[in-house]
Amino acid sequence: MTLPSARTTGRPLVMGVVNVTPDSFSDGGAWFTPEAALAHGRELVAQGADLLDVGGESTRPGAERPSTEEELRRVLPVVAGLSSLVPVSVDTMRSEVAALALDAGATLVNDVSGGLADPQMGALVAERGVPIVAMHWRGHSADMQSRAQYDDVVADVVAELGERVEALVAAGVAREDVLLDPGLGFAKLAHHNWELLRRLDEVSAMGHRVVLGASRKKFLGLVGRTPQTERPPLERDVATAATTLYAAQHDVWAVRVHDVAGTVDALDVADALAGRGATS
Ligand code: PMM
Repeated sequence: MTLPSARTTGRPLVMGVVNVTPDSFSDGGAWFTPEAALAHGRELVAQGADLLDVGGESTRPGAERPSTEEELRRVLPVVAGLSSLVPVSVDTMRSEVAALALDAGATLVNDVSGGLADPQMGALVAERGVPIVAMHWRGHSADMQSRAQYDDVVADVVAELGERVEALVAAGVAREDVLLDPGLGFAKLAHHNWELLRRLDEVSAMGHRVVLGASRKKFLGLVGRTPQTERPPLERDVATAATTLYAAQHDVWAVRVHDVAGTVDALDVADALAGRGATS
């Protein structure tokens, strides 16, 4: 299934999250068997997902990595089962997993490390001629929050993403096949995430399609609350939808979300505000 080539409507694509993990912060364990993950993916498609992002490694702060074999065992049957329904991206930092997921039907690689974790990723993506989401990342989850140190978080993220673009292009990836993601929550404190959202146009100005992953992240649990009264992840979907409306007004190509139904509602509101879509 081919990737929607470009936005023609001004509306971000909805990338539904299918985490085949026992320990993701947002929905850990809920879809851990291939059967449960497949059923969940089908439900997200019925709710209006334009693409699905299948991942087998939790990136929550402090998480330990699964082995390559375990990651493959988690993702391959799910990619294979869903990729006939909708374009599938594989959320992996390992080129070996990406290669086999592409063989199984994936059409996009979502590498939260932007090619940093596995030096072979750029060559693999170049050889296959597929697009890659390069997210801003400063190291594996076990200790990433100690790296949340910036002079100017937006300028630093733009500069570091720019380095990833040049490294991927040097490995043979077509420039237009590099999609960028500011990496909300990855080596970032709440105020860093808000600053990146406020100045998202500086990321868009890099000239690449932008993917945004705000869904259920801690900074949304804290908004309007204190650390003592933080909303748990499953109660962050309304706040997530508010960020989706914002994304729709800031030229984002795709939003990566858990709650597809609520996201579609938020995008319908964005369309109505822009004078598009049905409002009768
Ligand atoms: N966030 C998570 C995982 N993968 N991929 C991209 N491109 N952007 C993100 O922000 C992102 C990601 C962590 O969230 P999860 O544990 O709920 O999947």
